[in-house]
Amino acid sequence: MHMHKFEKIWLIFGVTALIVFLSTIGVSAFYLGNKPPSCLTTINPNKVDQTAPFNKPGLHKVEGKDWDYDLVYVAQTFAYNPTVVKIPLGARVRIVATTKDVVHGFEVAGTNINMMLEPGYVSEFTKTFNKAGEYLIVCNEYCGAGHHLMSSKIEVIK
Ligand SMILES: [Cu+2]
Repeated sequence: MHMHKFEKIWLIFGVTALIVFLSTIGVSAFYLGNKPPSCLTTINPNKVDQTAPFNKPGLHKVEGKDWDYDLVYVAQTFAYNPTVVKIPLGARVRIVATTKDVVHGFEVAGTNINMMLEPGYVSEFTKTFNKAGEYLIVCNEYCGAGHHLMSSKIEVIK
């Protein structure tokens, strides 16, 4: 079969690009251990208040982990619990969050923290807070009439 030279080059380019992209995803997922920030841990959405750690929302010091604090959030229309959290500067924090009713967003403005909270699932994100200041947490998934009122605040203090 005769194939035009440019067609061959284009095919080789396409197949090579595919191999490069799939290898990148493979290395990232299986060697570096990257994973999506949600959908791995499940929870009964009707028993969030009775299920650890969501029976005690807020900041908790932890020992013997790769992070210093667990920061537990429970979202429901139209609020986050807790509403304000003070974090010491430089602390490594694992944020653990879920929702009691509908899908909510969990975006910490000005950072790379952006999770979707789905009923029945636990979302996690670990982050070191190296810059002092106030961080606004906003819901970026439309959840109903009070969606625009849904927010919380992290204060990183020295
Ligand atoms: Cu919302």
